[in-house]
Amino acid sequence: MSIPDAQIYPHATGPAAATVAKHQDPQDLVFHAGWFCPFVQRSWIALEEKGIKYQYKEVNPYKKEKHFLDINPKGLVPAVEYKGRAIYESLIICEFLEEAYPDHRPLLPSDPVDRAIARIWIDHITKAVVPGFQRLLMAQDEAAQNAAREEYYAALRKYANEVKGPYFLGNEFSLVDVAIAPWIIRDYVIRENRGYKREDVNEAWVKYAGVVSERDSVVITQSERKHLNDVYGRYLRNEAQSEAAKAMRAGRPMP
Ligand SMILES: N[C@@H](CCC(=O)N[C@@H](CS)C(=O)NCC(=O)O)C(=O)O
Repeated sequence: MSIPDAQIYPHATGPAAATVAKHQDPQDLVFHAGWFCPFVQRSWIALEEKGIKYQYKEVNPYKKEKHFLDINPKGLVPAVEYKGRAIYESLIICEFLEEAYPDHRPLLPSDPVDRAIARIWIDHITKAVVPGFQRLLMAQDEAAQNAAREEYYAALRKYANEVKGPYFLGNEFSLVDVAIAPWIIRDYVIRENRGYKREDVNEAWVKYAGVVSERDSVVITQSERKHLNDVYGRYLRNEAQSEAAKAMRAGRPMP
């Protein structure tokens, strides 16, 4: 039986639709994606930043179709098939692209200590920023929303205070920016529904979030808000049945 989350607009729209149209020819790398998904957008931004040739294939991960489960047994997008072998998990895909395409523009610094520092902040995004956003989105009563918003602000403030500017590591757009960008461009949802304001984090966050939102690779992987609103409406009403929603309700880490 299909779950309500499976009722998703079937394809990308707006700037992302134009990007999809440019990536239909068969390539060594097949990108199994869902236009609406922030995790997908991470890997998509990395592909675009690095100028890698890829074939985009739209998947509705909520349908759990066999051909997709054969590629990713977790049934989650994004997933990549590279020369016939499958890889999944957005950040692992990004790291894979770094290693498999060494002649393309790097998204991690060359110095090992700088690389480790980048990964420390990516870990902060995974453990505090992404679940913090999700918790605020799904919080129902006012007290829970206020607590979740303060917790989210604290996670963002910690991050924003480390931004060298204009990007996280300085002049170069890196994997740290890639990892957080999808949650920056979706923050209008919590602004309109959960009382969040970039200004209430701090000035550094306002500046950084503005710069990241305007990055070309972020803009061209973005669909129109009107279709995204259907997806987010289910989270805002706490009706979503996705793996992420179930994990959040059960107090488990996100999938
Ligand atoms: N940790 C995974 C999370 C991916 C994920 O949760 N994707 C969602 C869409 S945004 C999905 O495929 N959900 C299907 C489901 O929940 O059944 C990653 O970073 O790739």
